Amino acid sequence: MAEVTKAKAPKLADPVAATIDVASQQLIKRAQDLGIDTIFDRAVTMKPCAIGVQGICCKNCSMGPCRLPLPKGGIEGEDTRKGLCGATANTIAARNFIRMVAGGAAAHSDHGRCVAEVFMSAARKETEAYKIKDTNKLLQIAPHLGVAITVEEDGETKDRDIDEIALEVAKVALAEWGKPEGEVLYMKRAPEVLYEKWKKLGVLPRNIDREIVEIMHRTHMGVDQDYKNLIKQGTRAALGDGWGGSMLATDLQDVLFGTPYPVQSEANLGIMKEDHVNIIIHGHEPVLSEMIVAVAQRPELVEYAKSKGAKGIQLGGICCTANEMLQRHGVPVAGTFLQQELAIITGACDAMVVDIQCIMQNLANVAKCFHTKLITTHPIAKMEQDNVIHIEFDEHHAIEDAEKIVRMAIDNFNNRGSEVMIPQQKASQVAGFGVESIQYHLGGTFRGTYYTLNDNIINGRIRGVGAVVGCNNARTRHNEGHIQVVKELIKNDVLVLTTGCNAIACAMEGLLTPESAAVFCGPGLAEVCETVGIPPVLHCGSCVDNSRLLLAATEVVKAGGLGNDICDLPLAGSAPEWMSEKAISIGHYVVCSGIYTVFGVTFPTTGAPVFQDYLFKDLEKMYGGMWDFEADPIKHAHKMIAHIDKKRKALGIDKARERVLMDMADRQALEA
Ligand code: NFS
Repeated sequence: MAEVTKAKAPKLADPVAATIDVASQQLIKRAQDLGIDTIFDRAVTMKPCAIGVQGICCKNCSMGPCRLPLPKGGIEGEDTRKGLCGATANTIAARNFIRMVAGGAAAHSDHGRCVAEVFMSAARKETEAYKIKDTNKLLQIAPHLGVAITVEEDGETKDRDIDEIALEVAKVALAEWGKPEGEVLYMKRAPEVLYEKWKKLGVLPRNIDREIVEIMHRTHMGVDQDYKNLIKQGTRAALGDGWGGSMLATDLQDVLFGTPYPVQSEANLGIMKEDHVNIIIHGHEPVLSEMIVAVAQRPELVEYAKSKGAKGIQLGGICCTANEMLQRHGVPVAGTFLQQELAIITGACDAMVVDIQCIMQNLANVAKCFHTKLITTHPIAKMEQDNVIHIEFDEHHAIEDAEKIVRMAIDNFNNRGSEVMIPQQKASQVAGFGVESIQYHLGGTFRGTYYTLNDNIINGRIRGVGAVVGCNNARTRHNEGHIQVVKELIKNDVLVLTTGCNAIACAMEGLLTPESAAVFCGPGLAEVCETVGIPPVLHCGSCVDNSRLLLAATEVVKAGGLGNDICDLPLAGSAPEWMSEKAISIGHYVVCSGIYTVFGVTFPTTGAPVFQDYLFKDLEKMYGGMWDFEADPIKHAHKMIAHIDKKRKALGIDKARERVLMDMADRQALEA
């Protein structure tokens, strides 16, 4: 008899070890039962390259890849490692690092450019779909772009016509990407000391695109071979992202779609409804999602959905599109980056609409196993699989495109298989914070704008501020790092500002509600949150909205009492589960704006200790901020707290905090 050889079953992820989220655990298990692999399983079967992960593999020419592993036991004496051309580990790691900056800055900035182009169409009144919605914001940003908002007429100062201002803002803004001379205009929005520092160090970006192109040139075979000079170019490009491309994206989105103010909503896959048409929108540019939100609310489409037997249309977001729709319309969030495949595994996703960035190609394979229509919409982001539908979205016929997509989802409602499994889990959240709303909630009525916030930092109720942001990473337990870091910070009276997938993780955990303050915060922060009625974790939007954090920090500096530069503030940044090149670009502009920043999971320069030391130590002397790495979430949070305490001490406000805590203890002793 022929011998029967059993095919080896593929190794699968342990759902509980893969994520802390119960809804995700259930769906990972469901996928496995159905024989569908998700990123969690693939992370088990495919190990990362041990050399690449340390940043010391050069594949910038065809003589390589040259791999420069660290000798076992570390480097003793001179580091003699080199590639075929002689490139050292420092050169290779620095090249790789700034190529990541280029990728990230390009992604944010190209997104910004796309918004600027739509803004131009709106200003020219070429489109019915997009209009200048927030004229206050327009008037606020115009002067920063050198656009006058008043005119002198007959010896009188008069308000300029709003359409005229919009058109000029559109022209100036679009030129920021490729103007031949000058520097990125928004750099001057930074505290003056910081601007002067950048100028002296020669890192002011000339325009947004040029700095990215120059990275590609300098890292080409045989060009820049000095890690200090390479990272200097990385700084220019990253600053051009944070204070340029991203900041323009945020501002122009606010003008077109409205500046966010606090809204109540929900988060996690439990927001999907079995008896509704579920449309999941995933990606980054609100240019697409805004139209779908508008169209899905139209009575005739809701009626159409009802005619097919559904009770209505349920929208949900994934990734930063989720944050955009949430902060402006209160649309609930379906999940983080790592939950995109799982949304389809529910069997109840009638359409998933994607635009750009953080979209996994495996979505198409998962969609094939269900009735889900997977629709790509952007000319620069298509998929090769034949079940994917491409409906190219264009601002000139945006409403029609959105309607076509929504109708397609509705028509698909009755094609669902018999088994739908939507997890129960969802949490309430309050989102939509930003420079303006923090000012409203934590500002003084007649004193400096950020007076209450500054005052509470000075008196020590708020120990400091943590900006915790960034992705999920399948190489670590989904959301665990995010939640542990944030909880440890608020427990220690550190107010947290969040964006991106960290914000979604916090929402799912219930940390974005004012009520969570009494449960999770230290006494000082809890008191402030309860008094003003805010959550201890403030959702400030998507990843391009990290620009809001730069401006909020600038406002804190301006309000006074906490030094005269961003690097003086008791403030630290963190991305506990980062994975994308965008995170590196963000991290680098944050560091070079003066903020100490810790990354988790892995760090892409560990194979080049000298270059890494330059990032972790030397940058502080230049910019006041520096990089750090810590995979353990609790230690990670305490590194941030230690930095915050160091800054409090330098400001001479460390004693105030000791007094506050003593008062609190005294009070508790009395109550007992
Ligand atoms: Ni930011 Fe947004 Fe999420 Fe990371 Fe991706 S969605 S732009 S890159 S994974 S936070």
